[in-house]
Amino acid sequence: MSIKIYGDAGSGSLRRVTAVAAMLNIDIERVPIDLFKGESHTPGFLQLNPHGLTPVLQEGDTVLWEASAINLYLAEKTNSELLGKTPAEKFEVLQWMFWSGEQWRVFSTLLFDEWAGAIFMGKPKVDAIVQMATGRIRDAAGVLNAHLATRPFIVGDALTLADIDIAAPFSQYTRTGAPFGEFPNLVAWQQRLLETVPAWAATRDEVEKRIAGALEANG
Ligand SMILES: N[C@@H](CCC(=O)N[C@@H](CS)C(=O)NCC(=O)O)C(=O)O
Repeated sequence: MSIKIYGDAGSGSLRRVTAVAAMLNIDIERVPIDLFKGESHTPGFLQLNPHGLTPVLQEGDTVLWEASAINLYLAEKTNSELLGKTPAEKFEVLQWMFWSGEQWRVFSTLLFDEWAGAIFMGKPKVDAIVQMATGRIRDAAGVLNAHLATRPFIVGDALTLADIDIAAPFSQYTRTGAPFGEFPNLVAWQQRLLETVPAWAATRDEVEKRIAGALEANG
């Protein structure tokens, strides 16, 4: 049975899933959803995810949304060490994944939305949002920077799903202005992922091509 993954090539959330599927050698059928055309809000798509958000996985009767849940599904299927190698590591991976959703990516998403709204919809950026999100990112990045001073990856001595979740906002940070560049251990860790995880570099290029194309089309 094929595993369908719905999403837009420009999406950092889709990138988390396509990168992990590639690392696990899981064949997926990509179903393009053009977010610039609002295709995640059609009645058909809303049947898959009533929130109108991508990525979505569909395998037979199984429909899953939220990239972290999809990645856990894929990693469980293959009993992958991306889940962590020991029971203690597995809980630590989950800890960082939940933290990433609630305390980390959310602020990068706010910056992305402000940037994209201004570029593609001519909506002026709301300074209060930009300042609040930038401050929250700085606070969290300081902790991550200290955490990464003594270890190569977020949990244990190897790549896990925690790295993927936390690394995702790097997809667009030079455009959105997220202040990651102020944190050397964070920058070094991101570079390490790009150099040692081919799927992370390949998916970065895919996102970049899609967003650069959209910017060009937008004039
Ligand atoms: N927490 C969700 C975030 C999903 C999300 O924000 N997806 C964006 C693309 S990165 C989307 O589909 N946006 C469509 C829209 O807002 O209309 C996840 O991790 O999967």
